[in-house]
Amino acid sequence: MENEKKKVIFSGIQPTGCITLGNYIGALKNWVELQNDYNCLFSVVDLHSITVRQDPVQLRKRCVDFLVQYLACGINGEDNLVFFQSHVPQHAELSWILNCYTYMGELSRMTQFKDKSSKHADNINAGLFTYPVLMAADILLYQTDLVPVGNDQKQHLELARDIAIRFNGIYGDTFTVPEGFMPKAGARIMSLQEPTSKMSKSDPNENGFISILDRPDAVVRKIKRAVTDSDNLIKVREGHDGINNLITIYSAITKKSNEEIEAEFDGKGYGDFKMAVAEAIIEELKPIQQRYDELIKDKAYIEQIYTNGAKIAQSLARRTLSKVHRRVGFVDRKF
Ligand code: ATP
Ligand code: LTN
Repeated sequence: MENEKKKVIFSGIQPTGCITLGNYIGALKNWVELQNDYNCLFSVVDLHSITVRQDPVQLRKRCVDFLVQYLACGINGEDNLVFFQSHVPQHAELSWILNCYTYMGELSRMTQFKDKSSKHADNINAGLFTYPVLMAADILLYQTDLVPVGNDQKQHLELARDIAIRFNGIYGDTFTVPEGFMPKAGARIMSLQEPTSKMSKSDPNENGFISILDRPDAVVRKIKRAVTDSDNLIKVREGHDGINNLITIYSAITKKSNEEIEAEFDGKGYGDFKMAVAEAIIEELKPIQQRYDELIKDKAYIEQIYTNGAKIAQSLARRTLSKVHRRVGFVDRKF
């Protein structure tokens, strides 16, 4: 965070399930590619994750595990702020204030809320409903310019922009209005088993997703089992969701265009193509897994990264929050 003139990036992943190839291609890979040109904050958004019931022992372990995976993917934890959302209490404070500038109608239209409340019908809690407001607070707290996320977060991002514009309209310029950044290939990676739904890290069917920590044998097995139709053509076509998804994955990793991929596999069948996809994934994940295996043992280093990250993040967050307090009309704090 040395260069004050660089624009600001904020993004986060909830510590639920395990980080998938969808999260990697849709979000993490782009964080790595953008990190040198921006002042970046990458958070493990643990406050968001408890909108769905979590086991405390597993959650604590998973939070650290996710943070280490950010670093293993190539995030530089010394030049960027990498931290746990719950270590910066200003996220929750700003979230409360923004709740008062967000309408029930807006939140009722959020598709993630509708999906999650039908999946967890026994626990439709208020946090699940106000989840997007906390996300807006995450973003607006740091005067964020750019938010690299997958396509499924478009609606939440639009709401964060609307809240910022509304607040600025009432009180004068307070928040930067953020822009989304979505990758050209892979903004929505689909489930390997149900290619009409997105690959999700909390999918109970393990064959539906690839974890970035899946070892080569698991990757080969899951890609071989990936649902495709029976016409054996490697071509992007409407309605052929399974093969389209594998082409997207291959394209996102190799940076080849769909046309180049179609030419490369002209006259070949699904068997050959699936092996090529599996190999590309294995090669992409190999260095990540090597770094993960080393870093996970270094408790002191990990602790230093997230403690330092949260400390600096707090000092940035305080600036915005005190500005907000003043705008809203709270009495200045004299301590
Ligand atoms: P869950 O299944 O627990 O809801 P998730 O897999 O949707 O989780 P999130 O923590 O909600 O993961 O998302 C983290 C980031 O990964 C976000 O930027 C999100 O847009 C992106 N992302 C999630 N799934 C995909 C996907 N299938 N394709 C591309 N990007 C994705
Ligand atoms: N809601 C996001 C995770 C998230 C996020 C954020 C992403 C929480 N806060 C701020 C970008 C910026 C999701 O992917 N489900």
